[in-house]
Parts: sequence; structure tokens; C-alpha cells
Amino acid sequence: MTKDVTESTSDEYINAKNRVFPVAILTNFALEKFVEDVAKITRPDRIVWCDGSDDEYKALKDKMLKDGTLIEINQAKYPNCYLHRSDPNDVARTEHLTFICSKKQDDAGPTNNWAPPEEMKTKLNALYNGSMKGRTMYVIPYLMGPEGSPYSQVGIEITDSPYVVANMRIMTKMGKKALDQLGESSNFVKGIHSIGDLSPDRRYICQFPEEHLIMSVGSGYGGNALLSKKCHSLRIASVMARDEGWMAEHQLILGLESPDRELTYISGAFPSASGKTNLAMLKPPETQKGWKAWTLGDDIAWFHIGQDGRFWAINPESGLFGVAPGTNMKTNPNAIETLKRNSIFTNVALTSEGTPWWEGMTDNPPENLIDWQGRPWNPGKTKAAHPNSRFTTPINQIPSISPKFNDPQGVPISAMMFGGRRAQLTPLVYESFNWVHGVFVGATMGAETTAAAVGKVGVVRRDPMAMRPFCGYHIADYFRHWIEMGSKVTNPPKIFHVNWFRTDSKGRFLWPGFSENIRVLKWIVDRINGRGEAVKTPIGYVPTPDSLDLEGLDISSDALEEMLRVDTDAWLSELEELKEFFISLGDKLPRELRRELDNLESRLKG
Ligand code: GTP
Ligand code: SPV
Ligand code: MN
Repeated sequence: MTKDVTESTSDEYINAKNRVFPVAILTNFALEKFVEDVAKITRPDRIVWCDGSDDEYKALKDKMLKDGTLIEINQAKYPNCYLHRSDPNDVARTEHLTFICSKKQDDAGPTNNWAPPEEMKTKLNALYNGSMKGRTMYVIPYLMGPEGSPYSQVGIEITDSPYVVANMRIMTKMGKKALDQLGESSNFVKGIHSIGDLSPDRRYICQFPEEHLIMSVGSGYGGNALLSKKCHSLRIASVMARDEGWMAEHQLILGLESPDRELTYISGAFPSASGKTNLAMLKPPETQKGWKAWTLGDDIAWFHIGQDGRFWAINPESGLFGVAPGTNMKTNPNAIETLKRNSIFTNVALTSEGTPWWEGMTDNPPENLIDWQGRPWNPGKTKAAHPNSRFTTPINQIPSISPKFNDPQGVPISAMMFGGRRAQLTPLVYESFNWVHGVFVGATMGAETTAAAVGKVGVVRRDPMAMRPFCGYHIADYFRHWIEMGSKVTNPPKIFHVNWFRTDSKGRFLWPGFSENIRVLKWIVDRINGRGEAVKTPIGYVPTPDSLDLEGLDISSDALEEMLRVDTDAWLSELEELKEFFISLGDKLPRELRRELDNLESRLKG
């Protein structure tokens, strides 16, 4: 195959069809073919290869400011920060429009939508047909994970959304770094994204696990459109992880350093909008002298078994796509510090000073707010910021970023936490009896739905390991994989369950949460090290009231008792739901988990 290399620039050549390609891919035929194939269907006016450079970003940003995709906010207070208002019909993930298109329906399992791959491709290709006419097609090479890490992966996202490019530049290592790591290899995840006409009637987010292929159309929102995130790093990666013997999880990663400099790395799976970013950025309160928390990841963790036989975790992402509402100087000072520069705000409100605002940022809303849809805000009637409004911000700006963040090996994990929003039932914290029981605790997690996905909010549903919307294969096979991984590690992490969201009879949170969650983490560290008192209950080990450091907290002993209470009757009725859930998973359910259910029942009844 001959190529027409232009003489004018060293980084580009123009191929026979007058399309510009970077020299870096001169020898990567798989990549060139992928781009050509997509261009043939979508027929863009122009193709731009994203290199991740500052010049490129500036040009893109200027274009978006001009056409209204981005709105400039107060540059004196928020340098290089911009606001994006999305289509009001496109503000959250749409799980009902998300499909796993594995060859066999049984491989997608009962918790995923499934469609036959060829049938879905026909439908999608009709929507992609000419969808980029009059638009620019951006080719985004991106690297997930530390440069040079054996655990890192390259993906290529093709998109017609400049907003997606700007976000991907923050969320991933975009451009040259990715092409350098890829070289001539055809081993990359393929992502095709077009915003189409943004109609939910013509919106699909499809994963083809056998081909490491993602096809998304009709949405410009976060997890639907930033294909590196949930589509690649969880749905496709979970399938790779099953096949290759590692784990791709919806988890935060943090390091906790004690006053005598003992470092413990902990990870945690909480469903969407349930506290991962906040815990990952925890700033220990004044009362916790000498304690430090180091941020490694706030949403996604890839775990590999290291040479020492333990789990080592990397965060494949380079940025945060964090929930804005509720973020303030008290709840998350590290986030407030981080998002002051180089950030994109999506669907937040604006003050008369041109600064971003959202519910919970200040005690009282400032006057004359412009709401997330660009209208003067009517207090009391609607929310000023959308409940799922978000900030996209570079992770290396976090004051508490761990020195290990770029370590190609990651960090060794000593404990994993599961947790969801449960106004009732689950105690503040408990420890599982062993790995398999811990897998049972994760597999049976219940959590209230949130504004991160379209649909009713506050409904308890089973959300195993916080992966229900993100597991790319049969959830029962996924449980089997967890059990097997536990038997492969020499020293499996201890597994805990936490719940910051239990409420009193008036609906108020019983636990102060946020930075005070460090008190629970300290108990977890104690348990890892054979310290920390606990009582054995039917569901696991619950702290004795004295074993939690509550000094300086205003919590009554009644409230504490309530938070640590294991209500047998309530658990017996939960048990009935767990039975139904397990039945719904069919005969792939690992026997070990069925046995755990029986054991729980006999402990509760005994
Ligand atoms: P995704 O990005 O959707 O995966 O969410 P996440 O799990 O990272 O959740 P995040 O930390 O952004 O928290 C979501 C919401 O829960 C925010 O409004 C927070 O203010 C609130 N929140 C987080 N931690 C706590 C806590 O300890 N207690 C209480 N009451 N609320 C919390
Ligand atoms: C989540 O919903 O879990 C998120 C936001 O982290 S999104 O990128 O849309 O998936
Ligand atoms: Mn998430």
C-alpha cells in the first residue's frame, strides 16, 4: 500500500482520499482501516486527529465558545473553566437504551439489555448513515492507565462532538501518548460515537464485547458519550478481565496514612452518585491529627494480581467527572480546590458574577441565579443546577493526589468496601467473615437509585458490586469470577460493607458522613491489622460502640446504637428479596453464593 506523505509537516500525511493522518499511524493499518470505515458511513466534512496539544485545545475551545457549546464563566475566579448546557433530554445515563450485544443472549445475562450484534449494527448503521455530514469527525486516541504500565490500555474514540473531545482530554491521556503506546498494534478498543439528533428515540449505547467495540449514538452525556469511561473501562474491560484473570470494577481507590506513617490502600464500590468521589478526596478533619488520605481514583479501578500474590489497583482515568450538587468547602474542600481551574462544568447554575453554583454549594442560594437551562431561576419551583450536574477536572490538580498515582504497578489493596444508599437496614459498617462471604455481601448489595441515570430516584434495587449497569457479561458468571479471583490471591483483601446514608424517623442522616467517614476507615484499618473490637452478628462483624473513634462528634448513644443495629426481622424480609434475586439469575448462580444465602438464613433464624 503506497502512501502520499506530505512534505510540509512532519506529523501528518495525507492519504489518497485527501484525508489527513498523523505519521504515528503510518504503519498501523488496523487503525487506519477503522477510521476509514467509520468515515465511509458517517461522511464527515473533515477528519481531525486529536494530539492532545495545547494549541489543539485552544482552537477547539474557541470554536465551542463561538457556537455556544461552551459558555465562558468568570475567568478571574475560574481560569480556563467553562460551562456546557446539555440538551434537557440528555442529562444522565440511559440504562434502558444501553445494550450488551454479545453473540449469545445468555452471555449478557438477565441484568443487561441484549440485542443480536448484526441486527443492532444494522440499526446503528442506519443512524450513523451520513450523521457527520457538515460536521467534523474527531479521532481520539486515548490511553487508560499510567504510561508504560502493563495494565494500561489504548482506545480509539471517533466522535463528532467537540465537547466530548474536550472532556476526553481531561479524563484520559489523549493523543500522542496513546499512539506511542499503541505503535503498530491492532490491540485497541474501538469506539464510535455520534450525537445524531440527540433524540432519546434514536439513542443507543451498545457494547460488542467479543469485538472490543462500542457504538454509541444520540447522546452527548458523560457515560453515554465519553466512551473511555463506563463503556470501555467497565463494560468491555470486565469481559477482558474475565478472560484474562483480572478485575475491572466501579470502585474508588484511596490510601490512608496513620500518624505513625502506616499506609493502607483501600478500594470501594458504591453505586453512581453514592459517595465514591467524596470518599476518595476525603480531607481528615481537625480532630484526626496526623492522619492523611491520598487520592488514587474516584470511579474506576483495575485490579491485577501482583508478583506478591496480592491485588494491585490502578485507576485508568486521568480526570474526575464528579457530581456537583452537595459539593462545598465543608463536605469536600479538596474538590472545591481542584475544580477552580481547567474544568468543564455541565448543567450547573451561574451566579450574577458568572461563577458556577449548585444546590448545597452554599447554605443559601445567591440572588439572580441563571438555572442550568440558561433561564432566570425561580427559587422553590425547580432546581437551579440539574441534580446530576457535574464537573470534569484533571485528577493531578487534587491537593491530596497520591504520589503513587502514576505508578505503573498501582497500589496493593488491603480492603474493599461495598456500600450503597440505604435509609434503613444496613449498619454504618460491618465486616464479612471471609472472601466468599464478602462476595455474597457485594452480590446482594441493595441501593437506592440516583439522578446519575434516567428513571425514578430513591428506589431500592439490587446493584451487585455497584456494577449492575456496567458489567459487560452475565452477572452470575461475574460472581463466579470474583470467587475464583479470591482463590488465586494469596492474601485476599478483607471485605467490608458501609452505609453513610441511614436516616432517623424524620429522614435526617444519622451519620455526619464526608470527612468524618475517616472514623469508619480507621476501624477498617484496625481490623486489617488484627485490632479493633467487633461483635459477631448474623450478617458479619459489627463494631462495638467503643471501638469506633467518635471523639469530638455529637452523636447520641441512641443514634449510634441505631446505626450499628442489626434488625433480625428486617433482615429476614430482605432475605426473601435476595432469594428472588438469586432465582432471577438462573442456574449460573455459583453454588457458593446459594450456600451463603442459606447460612445467612440459619444465622438469622438461629
Ligand atoms: P458517580 O460519579 O455517579 O459514580 O458518583 P460517586 O459515587 O462518586 O458519588 P459522589 O461522591 O459524587 O456523591 C454523590 C452525592 O452524595 C453528592 O451529592 C454528595 O454530596 C453525597 N455524599 C457523598 N458522600 C456522602 C456522605 O458521606 N454522606 C452524605 N450524607 N452524603 C454524601
Ligand atoms: C456514574 O454514573 O457512575 C458516573 C457518571 O460516574 S457517568 O460517567 O455518566 O457514568
Ligand atoms: Mn461512577
